[in-house]
Amino acid sequence: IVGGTVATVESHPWVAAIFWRSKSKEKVFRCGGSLISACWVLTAAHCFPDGKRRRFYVILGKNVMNETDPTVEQTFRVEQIILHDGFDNSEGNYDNDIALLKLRARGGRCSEESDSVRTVCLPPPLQSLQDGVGCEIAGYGKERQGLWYKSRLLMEARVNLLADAVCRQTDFYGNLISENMFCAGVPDWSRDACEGDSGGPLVCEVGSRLFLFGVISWGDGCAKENRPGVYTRVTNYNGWIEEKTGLSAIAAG
Ligand code: 4AZ
Repeated sequence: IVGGTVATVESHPWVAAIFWRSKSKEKVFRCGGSLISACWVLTAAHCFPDGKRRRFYVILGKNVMNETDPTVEQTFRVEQIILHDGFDNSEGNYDNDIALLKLRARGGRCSEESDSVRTVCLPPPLQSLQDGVGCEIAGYGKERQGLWYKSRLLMEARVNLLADAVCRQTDFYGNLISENMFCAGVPDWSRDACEGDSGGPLVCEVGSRLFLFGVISWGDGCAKENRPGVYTRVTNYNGWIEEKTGLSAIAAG
């Protein structure tokens, strides 16, 4: 997150940190995600380059990246990775950049609710938001473009939803923005998601409740003028999520 402030996982308890196992069997941070039910994390499809059979892990309740706090963290092996069939990155095109991870239960249970671990609601399929509305992003990604290291702490920032018509202007992203994406940024371009934040949440308040409206997906660099962050439009995927997990947005929301 660029231009953000330090957050606690207690204030974003659905944030998931996704790791893969390196050749030296260490957990290497890969992407963010959001806990949508006890056993399921919603994230970005581009976090999982195909052709590699790697072991993935999800850690919930994580405040500090290179420290483990077993009293609050919950760690799971990933049992199943479901990429959206329509995810197509053939030309660097991130349409349908959405994936589901199933956590492997231990003793018949996946995640357990605590101050640090909690599910986020999916918005109802027809819920739309007005342009300019402020939403929250969170992640462990880079605090500036070009840094070689990611953030040690969970960071958060507020960004505003941008009208599609603006984001599709030729001096913005033009026709790279599909109907499955939306853009968000701030007028002075000081706040944005960045490398390492992808897969993580963009949540917006509706009727004093927070809903997961976006999955951090891509952007041309970070916090650059006329280059807002691009998010997967979660409300286009209620049916897909329901089909793959058996969760209903109505029941979950
Ligand atoms: C990335 O590489 C990435 N500024 C994520 C978000 C943005 C840029 C890059 C948005 O994961």
